[in-house]
Amino acid sequence: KLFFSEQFNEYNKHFPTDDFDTVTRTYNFFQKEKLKRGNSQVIDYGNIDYDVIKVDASVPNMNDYHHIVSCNQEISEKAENVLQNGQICLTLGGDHSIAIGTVDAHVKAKKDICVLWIDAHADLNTNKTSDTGNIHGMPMAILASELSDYWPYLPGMDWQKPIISLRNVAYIGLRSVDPYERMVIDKLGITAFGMADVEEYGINLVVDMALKAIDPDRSRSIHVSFDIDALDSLEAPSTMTSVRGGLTLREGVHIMEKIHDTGRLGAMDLVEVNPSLGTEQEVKKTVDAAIHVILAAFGYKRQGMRIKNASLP
Ligand code: DIR
Ligand code: MN
Ligand code: MN
Ligand code: MN
Repeated sequence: KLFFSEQFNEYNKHFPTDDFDTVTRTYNFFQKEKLKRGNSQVIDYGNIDYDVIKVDASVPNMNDYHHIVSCNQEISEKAENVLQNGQICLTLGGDHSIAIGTVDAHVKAKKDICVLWIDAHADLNTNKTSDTGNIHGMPMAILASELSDYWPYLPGMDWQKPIISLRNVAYIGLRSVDPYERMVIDKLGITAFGMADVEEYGINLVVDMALKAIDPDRSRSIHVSFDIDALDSLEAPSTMTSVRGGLTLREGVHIMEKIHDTGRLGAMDLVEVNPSLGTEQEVKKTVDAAIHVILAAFGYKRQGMRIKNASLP
């Protein structure tokens, strides 16, 4: 069983509403049809609807703060429900800040989880270290217990605790890491595989090493937060902060096939697909790449699906 939700990214100025709707409908269609063939039951819980909460204070250097706080509270509650029902929770974004809500939900529902963050970026900035003020560059730092002292009080975020230890987090795909982010990775010894590691070891070994570090007993519920900009710009051009020299689609699919084979995928985010960027063809290419990555996560095999208990007609 799996949960399928679109994150309706109203707070992201870069997403004209009607555009995003068309693409998510395409997304929906392909996934549901193909996943059904793979014997998965797909439930679409619809878009995230939220009221912007009224908090008095705003926080310096955190763009769209009120929207992101309000939206994430809604995501967290909804995703926790889905996970409590024993379903795998897939959340589509939109801004990578939605992972604040989904990881929060996953920890609340399953306690013992590990996080695989597949991204060109480490998303480890605080509002004090960020050059951009973009909260999609901060979710991992908001979630990390080790970094809680480096944040000011975040109004409206009392539902969220910094609940995941960075010992249980691994990165794959890094190639654009800010100086403070690098410092945190090195000081805390976070498991982090950049593109140079993918070249040196190959993607298969990198995934094995990442899982061994964050889930040594093979017992944890796995959270995959997949930023589409982990893929190379040629594979996924329609995203805000694409960086050249990234993962191929084959490498992205390989990662997710292996995660599926663990049988412990608990939740997945597929984020930063931005249909308002690039030509129609580039948008199609990016959405198509995202679909392939998602299908692999839910058991779709490139060598052909096995039909359970079937005989030739
Ligand atoms: C940069 C870019 N490190 C920032 N981060 C992005 O704004 O904090 N993360 N694009 O996905
Ligand atoms: Mn990124
Ligand atoms: Mn980003
Ligand atoms: Mn990201």
